[in-house]
Amino acid sequence: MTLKAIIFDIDGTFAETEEAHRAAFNTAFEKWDLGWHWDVELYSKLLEITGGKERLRHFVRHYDPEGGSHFIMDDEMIWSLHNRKTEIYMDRVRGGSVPLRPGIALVIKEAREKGIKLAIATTTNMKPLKALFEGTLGIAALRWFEAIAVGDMVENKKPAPDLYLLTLEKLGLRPDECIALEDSRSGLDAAAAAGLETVITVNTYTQDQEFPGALAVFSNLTELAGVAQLQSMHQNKQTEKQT
Ligand code: XBP
Ligand code: MG
Repeated sequence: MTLKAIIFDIDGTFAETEEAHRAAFNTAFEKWDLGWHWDVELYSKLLEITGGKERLRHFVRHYDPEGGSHFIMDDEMIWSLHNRKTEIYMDRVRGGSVPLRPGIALVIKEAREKGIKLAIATTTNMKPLKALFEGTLGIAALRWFEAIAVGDMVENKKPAPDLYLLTLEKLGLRPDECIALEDSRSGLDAAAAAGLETVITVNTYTQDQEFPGALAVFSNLTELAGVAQLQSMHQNKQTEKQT
């Protein structure tokens, strides 16, 4: 089975964006005078909930941020606080403060040369995705990606398979014709639930996670011998499954 498409996760895989997301959440909390602060340790736990709005809702419900003062933040407030956070995040990444992770640009270049399709399956949304492209490859590069599925297009975010299933549908390909690039356990579980094989590149937030069933786990994509290695790992796995 030939490799026909590579599906990229964005946050943590394409670029180390999570510190920029965390900083933007904290600045939004300050602007709203909430007295909340998400440090690295807390954010590591909160990252188990994918999607910024879902993460905020989870925090409000389960971390009792107002110390039991009966403070209620309804969905409308969560949306508007998250919008504020997103604007702050976009201003920062648009300026180029978050570069692509090592090896990503080469994988994209080689895939295009080989005629392998590119796609994106991300829990974040279109506006922050565009801002990240503006600050990295340039907005025109978004057109290289034949299928893009973002958080608000689906009912259930990762680790549910919805984003990957939508990406496959948009590509018009079967899961055994594609490979996913992810950085987290929730991303791996989402891809696996959609029937995809996954290569992991860990980062500071995910380095201690376990990745059962992943095709390979790398520190970053410079450890990969180019797209040729993705093609051979994919080929070997498909052969193994058939025998
Ligand atoms: C990334 C996320 C996102 C970002 C924040 O998960 O969970 O929520 O942390 O983005 P993945 P938004 O890399 O698995 O897609 O605030 O725009 O949701
Ligand atoms: Mg990720």
